[in-house]
Amino acid sequence: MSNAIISLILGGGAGTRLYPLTRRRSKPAVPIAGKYRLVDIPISNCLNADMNRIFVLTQYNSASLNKHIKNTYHFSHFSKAFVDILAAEQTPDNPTWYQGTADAVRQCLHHIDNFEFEYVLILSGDQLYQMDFREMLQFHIEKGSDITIATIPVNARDASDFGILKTNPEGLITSFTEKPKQDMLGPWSSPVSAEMEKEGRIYLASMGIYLFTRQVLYDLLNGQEAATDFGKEVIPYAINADVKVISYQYEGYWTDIGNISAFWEANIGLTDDIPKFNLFDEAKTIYSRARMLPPAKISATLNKTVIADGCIILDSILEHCVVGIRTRIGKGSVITNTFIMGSDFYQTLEDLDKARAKGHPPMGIGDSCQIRNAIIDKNCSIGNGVRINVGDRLPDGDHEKYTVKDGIVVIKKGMVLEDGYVI
Ligand code: ADQ
Ligand code: ADP
Repeated sequence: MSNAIISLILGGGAGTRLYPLTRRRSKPAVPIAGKYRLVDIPISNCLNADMNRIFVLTQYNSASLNKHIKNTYHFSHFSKAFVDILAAEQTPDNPTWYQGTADAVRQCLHHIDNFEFEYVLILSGDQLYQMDFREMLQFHIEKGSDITIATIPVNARDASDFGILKTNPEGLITSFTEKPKQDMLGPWSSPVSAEMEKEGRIYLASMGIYLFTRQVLYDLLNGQEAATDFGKEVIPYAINADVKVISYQYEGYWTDIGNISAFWEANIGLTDDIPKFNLFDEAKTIYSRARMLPPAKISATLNKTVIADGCIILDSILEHCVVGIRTRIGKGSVITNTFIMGSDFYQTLEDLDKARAKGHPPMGIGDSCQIRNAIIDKNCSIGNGVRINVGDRLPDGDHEKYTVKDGIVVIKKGMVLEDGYVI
């Protein structure tokens, strides 16, 4: 199996919809669920399927991504496994950066030429799901497919964000439209299971997960030099050119976390009694950097809250929160529906003296704060009595220390909010 597939993870994209989380880092390096980064999801899905030759294609702000991959994915000298980053590079033939998803793959084909493989699995770097790619490969082989696209039923509201397709009864994709406007949706509904129909999920969306037979990918990308994007150009072209493009329908949990509210919901969703994304399934482990942090120390009241390693939480009240590594929270704070990413390091006594001299509170969250519907990026220092988003819904806008999007307040990485600061 591991010799049959090369996986390519599309690492971004400017990630503008995830701003300000992507201000200083690429989208795949954005922290999620308290101790992982976005890119750990597709990488883990590949590793769990024994598909362990993986390239991550990226071009923006890749320093923290490089560090994470280098520090995390180590394999035995006796295996052929690797996770490598392919950053956009200028060459004499190609002076430009990646122009889109298909162009990114085209520009790195020469890096994979010399490997032994029959199929290429192309994945997005910004989706939360746990899918067994072995089943998808089996399906691809059984159907004699040229391209297999993973698909999922979505409702009308979401359909405009995706590539929508129609199939014949054998699952062959007969037509495809990238992100159709709401008033164009009419003819695009498909027959779906009774359960999906009940939820109004009658449009079949591309999950942006493509399995290509090797030669088909080479022929399409080399034959269509002007095509820069899979969804906009390559896939519609392939369908019209009578390439065998087949839908592999998936009905498990899958979410595209391309924007702030989807990102916030995906994280806060982990605090549900039975989260749709299961971090506790050993057959579907999500891998990340092993950090050797101490256990969390807590004297707080916690309700439906996920706490990562190395936290110190005093007598505060937390509800529906995800609390990331090394977070410190003081006394008497009340925090709800908030994702706190945590810190990259613990402050030493000397660091604390320096911070105090500048009038800065210690890193973490102080005493008697009230925080609601927020994302707090790493290494923030939030003083005592700070109030974030506890009043009326705030209008969207970008400010020096924070951004508001869809009513969610995102505190930018490393910001200092002095005692009594109110947002
Ligand atoms: P989108 O997610 O909107 O739609 P796109 O923005 O092209 O498509 O991103 C796909 C993935 O590629 C993302 O992970 C993105 O970060 C990455 N990416 C984008 N540009 C890149 C570049 N220049 N270099 C490297 N990586 C890049 C796609 C399909 C739809 C489908 C949805 C499902 O086009 O048909 O429905 O995915 O989410
Ligand atoms: P993560 O745990 O999120 O993967 P790392 O452990 O890689 O993050 O640390 C993130 C960054 O923080 C690293 O670049 C590390 O060098 C830096 N860092 C660690 N300790 C300190 C410190 N005392 N002051 C400033 N930066 C630090």
